[in-house]
Amino acid sequence: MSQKKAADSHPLVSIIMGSKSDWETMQHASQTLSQFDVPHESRVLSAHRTPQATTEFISSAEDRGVQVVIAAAGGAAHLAGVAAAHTLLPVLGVPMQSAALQGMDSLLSTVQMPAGIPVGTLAIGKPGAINAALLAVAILSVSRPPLRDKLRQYRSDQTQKILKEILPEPGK
Ligand code: RP5
Repeated sequence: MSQKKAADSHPLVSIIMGSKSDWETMQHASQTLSQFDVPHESRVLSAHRTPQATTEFISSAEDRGVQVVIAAAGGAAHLAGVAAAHTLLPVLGVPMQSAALQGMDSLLSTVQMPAGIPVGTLAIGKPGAINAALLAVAILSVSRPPLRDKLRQYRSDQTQKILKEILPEPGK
């Protein structure tokens, strides 16, 4: 499936982010899901700037067939926690790298959920975006053997790539 098709079909994963400025990072989550032909959608929705639209979008996600939510935000990053409060779907949080505190603010405000409403928080920035998508694939693949095969192949390709690395001689 092409990247456009994976992004357009009936979405299994919903990627939301607090600002368009987060897309530079979160496009890596979208690209990774496309690599696995996982239908997904990407939307800008903010916990602070569009609170009602965010609540409505997340509350209806399960009825629309979404099975995993990925929520990215930076700074005082409430989005993943707010999303998790409005759905029983698993919510994966991606803290954005911020200018003031290099993402430590985003990380702590995403990860430090009080007991009762979990957010599965990934690393700050691009690694977190990619890993959120891979974790979404792992969740979906529990009941989808062909997707599980693709994930196994991805891991195997990664292993082979690392094992083939050749380091340059020092000074050359
Ligand atoms: C958060 O504020 C967004 O998730 C973004 O990471 C950060 C900055 O947003 P902009 O000022 O760039 O729109 O809500």
